[in-house]
Amino acid sequence: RKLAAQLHESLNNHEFELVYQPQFDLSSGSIAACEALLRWRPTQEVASVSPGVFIPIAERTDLILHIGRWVMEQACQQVKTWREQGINIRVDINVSGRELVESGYFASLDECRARYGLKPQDIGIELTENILIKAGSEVLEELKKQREKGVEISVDDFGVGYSSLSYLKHFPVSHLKIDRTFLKDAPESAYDGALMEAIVNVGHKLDLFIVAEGVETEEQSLYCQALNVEYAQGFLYAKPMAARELENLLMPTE
Ligand code: G
Ligand code: G
Ligand code: MN
Ligand code: NA
Repeated sequence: RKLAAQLHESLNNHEFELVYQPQFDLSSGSIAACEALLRWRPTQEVASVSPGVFIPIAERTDLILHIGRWVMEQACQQVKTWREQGINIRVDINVSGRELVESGYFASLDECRARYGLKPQDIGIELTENILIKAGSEVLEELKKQREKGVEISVDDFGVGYSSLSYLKHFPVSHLKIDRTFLKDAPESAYDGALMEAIVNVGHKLDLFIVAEGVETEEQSLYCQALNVEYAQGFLYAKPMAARELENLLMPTE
């Protein structure tokens, strides 16, 4: 496939970039962490290609492994740079299922963190529930070890997969990111509202932090606060942005 070949070259040609979307602490209003999101802008193109398009293609080959390592490296480097500027923030990276089954993912993560002098708390990982459900016992064991070291592990897009609240307690995770489709109609729709509330309640019973995704309106934000959701991410607060832009939000102002 042509796109796959193009993607491979792009890795070497600096056509990839990470952008960062902050997550806000709903009780204090401060930025608690940020999610690293991959962008691909082929040099000859004007617009960037969505990861929703190219990640599934990359996942069909080993390319996803190269991309995943690039993201990990880039995120660690960014946290170190921020650290040197006096900015303390955790960066969460999205991990694809293919990366986890490949042996050595967690060893690479440990190695990469160490090389940049980072703590386990500095880099979080986001996994979809489908990845967790399919994960074998070795992967779950590795995740547990990371969790015990203090790595924050988020279940991404929660609620839209083969979701089962009953599985949750077997997963070594710290955060549940509720898929944005729930929030979209939750304040008005009794059905979506009931689902949101059920997820939040079970999550809290299991001592998980809840992150609401796709918060676009003030009404949705207030709704999340009323449910005691801890964190929120969405266009109402901030869009994914370049590292430099996020620095402006995080730099202590005098
Ligand atoms: O940023 P955007 O909404 O276009 O992202 C679309 C999808 O691509 C999301 O599901 C997101 O999790 C995924 N994605 C973004 N960046 C990465 C990445 O670095 N690695 C992987 N595996 N997925 C990513
Ligand atoms: O699947 P994942 O949660 O990784 O996807 C994150 C994607 O969601 C990002 O690419 C980002 O662009 C998108 N996103 C973030 N906030 C909002 C929002 O408020 N509304 C919508 N529609 N998309 C959002
Ligand atoms: Mn994500
Ligand atoms: Na998500």
